[in-house]
Amino acid sequence: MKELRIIGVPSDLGQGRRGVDMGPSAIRYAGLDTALERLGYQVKDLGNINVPTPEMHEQTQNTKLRYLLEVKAVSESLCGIVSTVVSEGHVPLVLGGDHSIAIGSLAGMAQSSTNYGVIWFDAHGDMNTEETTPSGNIHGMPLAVSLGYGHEDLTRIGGCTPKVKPENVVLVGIRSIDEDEAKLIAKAGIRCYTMSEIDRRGMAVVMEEAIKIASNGTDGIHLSLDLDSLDPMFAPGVGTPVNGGVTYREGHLAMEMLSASNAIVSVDVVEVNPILDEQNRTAVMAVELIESLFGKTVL
Ligand code: 4U7
Ligand code: MN
Ligand code: MN
Ligand code: MN
Repeated sequence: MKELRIIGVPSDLGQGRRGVDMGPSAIRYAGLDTALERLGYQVKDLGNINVPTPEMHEQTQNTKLRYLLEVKAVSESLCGIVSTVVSEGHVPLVLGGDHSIAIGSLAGMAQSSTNYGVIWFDAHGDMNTEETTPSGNIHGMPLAVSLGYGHEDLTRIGGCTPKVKPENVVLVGIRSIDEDEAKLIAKAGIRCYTMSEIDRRGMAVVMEEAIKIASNGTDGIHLSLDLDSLDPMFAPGVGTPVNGGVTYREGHLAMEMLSASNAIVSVDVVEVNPILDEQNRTAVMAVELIESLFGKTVL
């Protein structure tokens, strides 16, 4: 069985509401490592990478992108660590932080020349660019960046661009897309499973297709799990909650199907914000989903 490596990225540089930098602590506090050890994995926690404090930095750059230089620096260090973990044959489990951290983890995955697919579990498309962003927040852009769209300082991290082929990328749980972002999703040609499609066809059918698309001709699947994919009823501690999300059981079903696919090669768990949470529920939800993803079953 593969070994797991936990990497914390305490960043809230990519979004507007403070507190998501405490996500890695909250998820650890919810018992992540013991839960994984109970499932029989060798787990090593590599600790947190260094992230600048927003108060120490001023926006000096001539760009709409907030904290561009700082996000770039964090992404570069995460890229290096993820690529080392993968080259050693282990599975990186990256704890955010806001979703901008996925720029670094996908860049790191691309270093090992692994040909991988991506399942992006989210309420949002994360397909904005400097031109389309309504907020300037980089957490709304990481999927676009990984597909080669957006600011060069970000797309060039780790050298090669794009990091992943659009035909192996799927969005799941989507219910909030900005107008111009929708155009890029269509142009890029990535498959987008909205909540209404999940309502109509069911999570099982959707995940069967999603796994097929992400694993078709690839060596494995990267899961980028934004906790705001879940309905706020089950995951209130997120910075950009959107009603009408994935239910508790739909979330677990999706993770159980990913586990059964045996295709997962790396994971991000992002956007848990303890300041906005109720008694760490969202971090506990994250740990429970990770348990299902790594094989927890009833019998
Ligand atoms: B997340 C937004 F405008 N689209 O770009 C933006 F609605 O990583 C939200 O999925 C992005 O949580 C949400 O700022 C990013 C907004
Ligand atoms: Mn332990
Ligand atoms: Mn996201
Ligand atoms: Mn989101």
